[in-house]
Amino acid sequence: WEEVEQFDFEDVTYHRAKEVGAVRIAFDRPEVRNAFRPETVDELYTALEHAKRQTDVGCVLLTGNGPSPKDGGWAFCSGGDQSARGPEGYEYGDSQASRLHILEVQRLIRFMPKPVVCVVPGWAVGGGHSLHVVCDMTLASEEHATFKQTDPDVASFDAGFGSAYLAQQVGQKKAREIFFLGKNYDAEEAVEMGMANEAVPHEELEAVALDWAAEMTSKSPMAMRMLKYAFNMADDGMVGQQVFAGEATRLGYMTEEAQEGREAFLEGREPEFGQFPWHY
Ligand code: 1HA
Repeated sequence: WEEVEQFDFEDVTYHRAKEVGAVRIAFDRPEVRNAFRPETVDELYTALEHAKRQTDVGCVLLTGNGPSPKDGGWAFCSGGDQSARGPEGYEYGDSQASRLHILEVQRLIRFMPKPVVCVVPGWAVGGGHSLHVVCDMTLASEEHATFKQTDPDVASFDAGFGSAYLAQQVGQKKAREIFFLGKNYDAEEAVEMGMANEAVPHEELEAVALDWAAEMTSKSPMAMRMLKYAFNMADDGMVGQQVFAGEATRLGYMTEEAQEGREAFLEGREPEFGQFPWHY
């Protein structure tokens, strides 16, 4: 991995793989189980948006650094930093800005045209659990990954992607159990119930994640993004259709037929669409 140097992040790290078109973005607050404060969310958004725009990057690995220097504990993310939480949301130090903008990060992950893999080395809790739900795939540490929904313990509720997509993944009854009972689930249980893809030995976690990235980035970028948006579409309603349609339009514009439409307009003549077949 090579550090992406143009950013001066404090709460996340951002690396680019040397030989694979992949990046690794990691929460870097292991002493608080990688809880996110507003600054963390800003940095995470900036790194993800940058990764999205790199045309030679086809996969994002989202993870948490560790272990904690305090007690050796591992975490992907423990959700919103409760000490940064004020009456209106998550506050920026002394400033007035107060936003629940982790939801903007969720949308960025959901709608970016490349797979995002959640690599879970330890706790995935609260808003951290919801991030794992939103990612395209989840790879978990056999020994340390623990999935847990504490939202209602702290009077919070992800009533959007974090609950709705979870129910799509594990079924309605199980999703309600996860939120209503707040139990701990290990990596194998998460795989069994369909919210994680695979559990691997902790020491192999990052290597397997990179192998997955290498596999995915060897495939057709066009096919991969059409597939991601196709998987999204059924659950995303009109927004899902709009995102998929944007890619369909891009493909349409690449045809000779579309170029004839453009040329005819620019040349001030009627388009000669008769030369193109009505495919069946
Ligand atoms: O639901 C949402 C949202 C919904 C809609 C829209 C926006 C949302 C934005 C955010 C969220 C949320 O994330 S709500 C849920 C917030 N998170 C939590 O309730 C999890 C709180 N943490 C825990 O339950 C536990 O710490 C743990 C299960 C993750 C780990 O337990 P463990 O291994 O026993 O460690 P622990 O000793 O509890 O924690 C280690 C250190 O990390 C502690 O600090 P220390 O005593 O060493 O000074 C602990 O306070 C700190 N820490 C852990 N999690 C957080 C935290 N500090 C602040 N915020 C945390 N979330």
